[in-house]
This record gives sequence, C-alpha cells and structure tokens, in this order.
Amino acid sequence: MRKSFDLYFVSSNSHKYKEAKSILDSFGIKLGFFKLSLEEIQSNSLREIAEKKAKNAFLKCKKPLIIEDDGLFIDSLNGFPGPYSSYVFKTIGNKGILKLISLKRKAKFVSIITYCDKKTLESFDAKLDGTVSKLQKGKGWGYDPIFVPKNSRKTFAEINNKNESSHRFKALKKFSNWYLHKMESNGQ
Ligand code: ITT
Repeated sequence: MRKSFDLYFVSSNSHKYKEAKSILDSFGIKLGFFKLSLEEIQSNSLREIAEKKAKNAFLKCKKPLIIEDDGLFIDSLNGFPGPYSSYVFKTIGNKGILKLISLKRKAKFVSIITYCDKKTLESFDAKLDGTVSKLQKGKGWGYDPIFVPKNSRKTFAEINNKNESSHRFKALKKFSNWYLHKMESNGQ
C-alpha cells in the first residue's frame, strides 16, 4: 500500500519532480512538490552544492524534503559541464555541447539526492555511464536528446523506460531504502 508521508521535492524544475514522483511512487512513497528557485553556490562538488541547496530549501519549505542536484560530466571536456550543467544548458544548450565534442564521446550523468529535516541532512549519489550522441534525437527535456545510456543505442529522449534505469532512479533507490527504514524505526 502507498504510504502518505509528509515529504516534498523542492526544485524549480517540474520535469525532475515528475520523474522523481513516479520513481518514488514505485517504492511506495508519496512525494509533494514545492516549486522554488534555489540559489546554487559555486563549487566543484555536487554534494556541497546539494547540501547547501537542501538547507536553504528547508528554511523556506519547513517540512521534510529532498532536493536533487545533477550534472552531465563529459570525459573529453574534463568533466564539463558537471556542476554547471544547468547554466550551460540555458546558455549554449545541446547544440553548443555537440559543437564542443569531437571524437571521444564518453560521459556520465550524476545525481545527488539530499534529504533535510529539522535534525537530519543525508545525501545519496549515483552515476550512470553513457555517451553523447552525434545529433540530437527524440523529444525530451534537458540533455535527454543527446545522452545515450550505456548498453543502449537510443538517447534518453527516445526510450520509454528512462525512469527504470536513470541516474535519478539509482540515487532515489538508495534514498528510499534509507528513508523507509528511518520511517519504520520511528514507528511511522
Ligand atoms: P533545481 O531547481 O532543482 O536546481 P535545475 O534544473 O537547476 O533545477 P540541476 O542543477 O540539478 O537542476 O540540473 C542541472 C541540469 O542538468 C538541468 O537543468 C538539466 O538541464 C540537466 N539534467 C538533469 N537531469 C537530467 C535528466 O534526467 N535529463 C536531461 N537533463 C537533465
């Protein structure tokens, strides 16, 4: 049975929320949306950005919450755009990224989920290896039309089971195991 916890996803990005909601639904956790633009500190560490983001989100939302910080790391560009993925997508976009890459196309998506409540701050990370396609393929949000997960020939935008294998799925699975255990120990 689906449990109704008081847990919110704080983000400006409704695509991320929709995917997170559907993934957590499959683990029996109900997730609300608190739409908010969160300031991101400049750092090379996604975890540092995520934990700062979560603390700021808690000051506004005042309820148990998760935030997510993602990055696309391209090997031949020494991990660029990485922690700057959101800014780079808004400025040069997928077209700009494709122009920057020549032969070596290996990349990875990283997701960090940070949980925050009055007493606890806990992060869960996951990565998904893949490549950057030569052309944009499929209709999807963000980097979905150019990211081809390992062992697939299609981009994230072309597959219909992204939520069963994505970086987001992997990080949320780790989070769910921890969270459900925490709720059980609290007798909820
Ligand atoms: P927040 O308000 O939650 O911070 P954001 O869109 O700024 O939303 P991030 O900094 O975590 O989110 O993400 C960086 C960017 O990476 C994001 O804007 C997307 O362009 C891209 N991205 C992240 N996950 C993605 C996914 O599953 N598919 C495609 N693009 C993704």
